[in-house]
Amino acid sequence: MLPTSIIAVLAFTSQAAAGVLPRGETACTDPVVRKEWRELDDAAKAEYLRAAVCLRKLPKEKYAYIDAVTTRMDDLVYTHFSLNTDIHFVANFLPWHRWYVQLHEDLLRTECGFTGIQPYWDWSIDADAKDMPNSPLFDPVTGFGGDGKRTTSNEPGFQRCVVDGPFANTNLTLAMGWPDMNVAGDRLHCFTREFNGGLGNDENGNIIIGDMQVGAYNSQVMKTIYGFDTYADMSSMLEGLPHAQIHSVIFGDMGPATSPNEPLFFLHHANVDRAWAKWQGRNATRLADYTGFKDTARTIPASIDDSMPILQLGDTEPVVKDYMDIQAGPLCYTYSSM
Ligand SMILES: [Cu+2]
Repeated sequence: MLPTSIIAVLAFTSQAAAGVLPRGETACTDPVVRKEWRELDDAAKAEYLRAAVCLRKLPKEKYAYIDAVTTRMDDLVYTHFSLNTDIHFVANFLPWHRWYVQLHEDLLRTECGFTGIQPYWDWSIDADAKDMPNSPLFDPVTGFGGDGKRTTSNEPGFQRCVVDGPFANTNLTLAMGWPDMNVAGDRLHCFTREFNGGLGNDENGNIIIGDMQVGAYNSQVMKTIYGFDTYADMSSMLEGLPHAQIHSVIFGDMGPATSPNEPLFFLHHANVDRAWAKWQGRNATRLADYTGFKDTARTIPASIDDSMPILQLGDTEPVVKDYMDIQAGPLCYTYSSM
């Protein structure tokens, strides 16, 4: 017969393995491992894609008074959109998005029966290969589908759509965002991307894709980011350069503040989170390093005791200090490569 303490440990680890670790209470002894998309086998990829589609088909639970919010995913999209300048280019950018990616993973699990772990997309692999447009993340069968294409539709919002993969226009109509940039647009549109190199259009009016600005998110850039000494410096370059460029070069629904419409958002932000975690190295000084400003005008200094706005997305506002360590408090995960 086992002593009760060992039984408790066994029960705890099997719960953690099943991904139902009670948050905030127990020590993180068996963190789940977030893997790079390419490390998943086809069944694991299919399971993630299934759950991501599922969340986009469930009805909303929040924002009863906002007509443009229709799906469960819209609850997340609307929150991110509405908080735009409260959560970008301010100190809480990293902990807020850490909380948000975890919340999304929890919803995949609790509302769509997801049995896997949130993957990440290490775009520096595609950047170093100088082959971003052909990243396996855009695979029409095992990935998220590719660039948007001209359709035969005359209907505004449906003339350029992602036409392959599980989120193709036949499967996903969105209510918020594109093509109304960063204003509350409620025009229905197909899910879309506009791969670009930030160079405008050629003489025939076609978007110049070029190398999709890989120099902004290759491993050389990441090395520079890992070399910064302070949270504020590291965070502003991580957000301003590779993070922002990935949004810009994919564009379409990935461009505006409604970018969680793009399912790759969560793999992108898991990778941004991985960069922060890697920089932290679970080093005591860096786990406590939280500097910068609460507002984009840079007038109010940020504090690790700040709570973070989430509108209706949860019952209590998360506090920054609970989201500093990926293996403490409400969080219990690691990354396959750190
Ligand atoms: Cu964001």
